[in-house]
Amino acid sequence: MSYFPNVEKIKYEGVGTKNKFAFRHYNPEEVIMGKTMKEHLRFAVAYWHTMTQDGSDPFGNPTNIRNWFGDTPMETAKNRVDAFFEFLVKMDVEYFCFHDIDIAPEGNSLEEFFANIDTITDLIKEKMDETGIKLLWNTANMFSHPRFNNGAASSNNAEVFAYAAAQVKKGLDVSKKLGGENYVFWGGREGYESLLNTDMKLEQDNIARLFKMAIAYGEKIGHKPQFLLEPKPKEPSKHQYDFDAATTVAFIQKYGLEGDFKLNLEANHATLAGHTFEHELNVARCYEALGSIDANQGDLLLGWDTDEFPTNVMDTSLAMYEILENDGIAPGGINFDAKVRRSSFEMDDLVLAHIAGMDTYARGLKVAAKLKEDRFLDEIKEERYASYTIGIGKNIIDGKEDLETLTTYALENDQVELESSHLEYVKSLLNDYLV
Ligand code: XUL
Ligand code: CO
Repeated sequence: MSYFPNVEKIKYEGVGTKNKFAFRHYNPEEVIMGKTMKEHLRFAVAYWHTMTQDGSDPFGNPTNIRNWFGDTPMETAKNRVDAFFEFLVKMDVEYFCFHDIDIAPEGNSLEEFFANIDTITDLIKEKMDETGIKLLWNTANMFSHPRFNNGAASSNNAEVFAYAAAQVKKGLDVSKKLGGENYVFWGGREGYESLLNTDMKLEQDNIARLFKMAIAYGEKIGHKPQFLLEPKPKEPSKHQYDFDAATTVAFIQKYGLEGDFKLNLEANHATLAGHTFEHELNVARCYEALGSIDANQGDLLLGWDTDEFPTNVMDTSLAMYEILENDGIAPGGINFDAKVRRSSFEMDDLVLAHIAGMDTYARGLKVAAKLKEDRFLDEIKEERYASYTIGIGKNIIDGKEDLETLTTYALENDQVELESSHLEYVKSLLNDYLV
């Protein structure tokens, strides 16, 4: 049976097409700067938003119409695997991502949960072998169940820590079984509500303890995915430990995890932290920690995580510029951690939303490639920092000056002349690249 009967395999038809089920910008085999668009973009679909999100919100019931519901949770889970792979093939997407609870029902015990995961991952593996589709990353959901209301590894309750550790072990076993290229930790409820009853040092030490156990277990079973840590400043906790890229890098460095961990950066999480997405990507690049991205967009008029599909070309252009500057993102990818709006409740909206996101990133890639080819931003920066390439500036960079020699210099040259940045002109030229 087909779960998406209205949709054939989506093809590139260009901007002139009247076919809504076609790519207008994403042309998988088109070569840009020596690589195909598919190789650059490494798109992934998120199981949780696409297969399990029901459209409910704090004020209303589910809206989404889905045809994979069965009579039991396990039957639904099995149907969803078929529907998901039909979707991935039709979307021409090579990768996917999931949490453990997205794919299999938790049942009444941890043992039952693990058995359900085994059954479903057998089916997923069959589909992966049949289609060549790959696992970008999986993760353990250690935030939805009430047991995690004070966090997982950061919980005050050691039994919760043990439960979380068991989920991570299973997650790594599944990663090995399915050849996962990365393994993600998103903090979830690793944060706090009130400092009055929180031992922040112990909680963060414990998070690092869990990560070290994960690295050790990966080594033991001979499976080494790239570990990724995903920052987010708030939601669900009032304060999350992995606030933003800079905070999360500091954590990675403090606990000596640099060799194994990089960042999974999400656009909407940057917004919540009061940063642009490109800021977060740039910070990660500065620390050689850019691992993968969760592609979506937030709404600047709302203060929460709206997880919209990305449709803003300027934003994706600046993000893709960072990715090109990083020499690509592999083994990471571009995972659509994005959900259709509550009013877009039809099955076909899942297809249309992913086309929109893929086209917007494809446009971003083209703009970013042109910016690089023209050395547009390079030249602006070279000119702006030119004073460090000659004279006193070059001496500073070369380590030839100290406070005393610079004081002598400054006393003789105290009438500093500044140059204008002409930033409005720069932004206006940048706009031309979007046309
Ligand atoms: C939550 C979020 C998660 C992580 C994976 O805001 O982004 O879905 O990406 O746990
Ligand atoms: Co995310």
